[in-house]
Amino acid sequence: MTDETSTRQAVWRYAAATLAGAGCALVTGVPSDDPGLLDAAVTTPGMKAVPVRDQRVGACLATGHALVSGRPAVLTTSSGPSLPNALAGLLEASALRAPLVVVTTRIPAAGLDRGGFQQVDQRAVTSAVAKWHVVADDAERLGWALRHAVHRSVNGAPGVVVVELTDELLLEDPPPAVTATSPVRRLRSVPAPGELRSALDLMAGAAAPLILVGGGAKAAGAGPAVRRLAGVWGAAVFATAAGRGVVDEEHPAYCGLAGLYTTDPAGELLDGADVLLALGTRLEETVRMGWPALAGKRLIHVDVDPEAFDLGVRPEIPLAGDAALTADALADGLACRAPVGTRGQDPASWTDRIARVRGGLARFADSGSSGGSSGGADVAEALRAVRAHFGRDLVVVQENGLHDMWSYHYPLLSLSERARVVVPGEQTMMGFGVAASIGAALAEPLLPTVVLCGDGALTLSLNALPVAAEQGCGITFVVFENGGFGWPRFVRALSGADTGVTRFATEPSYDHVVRSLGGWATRCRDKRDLRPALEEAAEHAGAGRIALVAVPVSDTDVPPGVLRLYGDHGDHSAPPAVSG
Ligand SMILES: Cc1ncc(C[n+]2csc(CCOP(=O)(O)OP(=O)(O)O)c2C)c(N)n1
Ligand SMILES: [Mg+2]
Repeated sequence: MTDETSTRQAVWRYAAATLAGAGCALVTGVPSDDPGLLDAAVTTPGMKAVPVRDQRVGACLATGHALVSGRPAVLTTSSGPSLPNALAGLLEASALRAPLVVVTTRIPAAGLDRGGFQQVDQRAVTSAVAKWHVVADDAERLGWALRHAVHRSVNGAPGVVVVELTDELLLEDPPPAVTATSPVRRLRSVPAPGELRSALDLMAGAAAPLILVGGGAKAAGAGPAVRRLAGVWGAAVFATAAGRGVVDEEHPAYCGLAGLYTTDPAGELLDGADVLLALGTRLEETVRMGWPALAGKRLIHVDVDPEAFDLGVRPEIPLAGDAALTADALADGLACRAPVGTRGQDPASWTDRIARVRGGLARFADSGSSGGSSGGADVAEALRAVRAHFGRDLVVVQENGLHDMWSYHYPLLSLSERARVVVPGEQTMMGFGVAASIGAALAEPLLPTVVLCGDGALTLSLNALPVAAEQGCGITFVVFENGGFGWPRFVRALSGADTGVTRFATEPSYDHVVRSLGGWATRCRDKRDLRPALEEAAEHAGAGRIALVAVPVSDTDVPPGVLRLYGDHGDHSAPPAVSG
């Protein structure tokens, strides 16, 4: 090995040790020409190195890991097309507020702006997704740059930060040892007492209180605080897609998801509520869709990031703070005030309504077909089979497609507080979940990981599957097959537009890929095949093998929330805006 190579390796070992010391648990990326961070991570205690075949997959995998582990993850890239190829995954990470540190290299200074091989303005490339992009050009400052990057990735609104190492830095001797080795702290705060008092005044007068929990509440571990608050306030509890599992979905106050994914009859509570406490959510479009009454609510909005306030809905009381600590403080404050039932209104009627709604939801869980052809498999039945064989303690990873949206309709799936969800954020990147599931499975090896996806999304991230096999991730993929891109097909059909290009002309290839990787795959054409197939899938996945259950579904198998908003394939010349 040349002196130059050994100096570079020493810098990378120092970088890996710094990141591990700061709390990062995983490094992923496509190997570069020279040994780099990925190689150094292999021998760094506390670090997991995951080589991938596609940087985009790496960005999604790191995001899945960060969301499920709660720890920042690292993606390593190099100059040229490497970083731009990761961009869609980084966009999703930023939408999901996943703490991600990108460590990238750049070409030697002599080639900068002079046609140097693979020169890219990386700061320009990351400008749409990164909270912070720093160029580290001095070995003495490298430790600071990496640690500060981790701090910024986890604090404020968590997100993507980039550290770009100059080539010259890699030729300097690194400091002899990493000095700061304690994990970077996620700083938590509560709103000022006066602000809490205003919120409590409003809450105390509520006749029909409602709590909406988002992914920020899950990240903060707000479950116990939300349960206590729901009890003292007499509130119904709803979740966003990312907030599932903050409270156990069998809690007597829990009524499913808000907005696009609301399951009837829970909508009557969303309409009837007077005071809404939103905890750890940006109130994105999918939460607001199909919920026009939201605009008339008296809103208390709690988030770590004040930039989340007044994006789509104006809060009467914005509270900047940690979701768990703030919910706890509000529960304490409310407990000192007049108890539920003595506030002039009739809270019993609200609690009765919540109980009635939960009764209605339970009937939905078991009722009939979701629109498949007679005898054929349908999405709702497939989800019931998932529930039967994987239970409520699992990692659910969702994709972005027409049919998988069924799974947001509680209680087709019902999740415990141990469960984890990885769902696309408002960027809804197709292919995100398939790749993110590997990071999720690595972060939570004791729970089964189930991916619910379309045939398009799986095809897009097919190159993630060899990585899942290499890592021994027993992930179960439930694939809703409609022979193409069903969502654009559905939207086009609303206006009578041509749908030809949304159809795949070739047969699916992913089951062959899964088998070639030592996994197990089956196709369920008949409804009766679903439960045995999921049972067998659970066994293979439990043994660390990829399991794939393909479920042919019909175009008419449209989730209730989508039907409610868009109507059946009827005359909808101007469908509501939705990100596709
Ligand atoms: C990277 C990316 N490209 C395009 C889209 C737009 N888009 C949303 S859903 C979808 C089709 C998804 O197809 P599939 O995974 O098969 O699910 P289906 O809708 O058929 O159930 C497309 C193209 C997107 N969200 N992300
Ligand atoms: Mg499809």
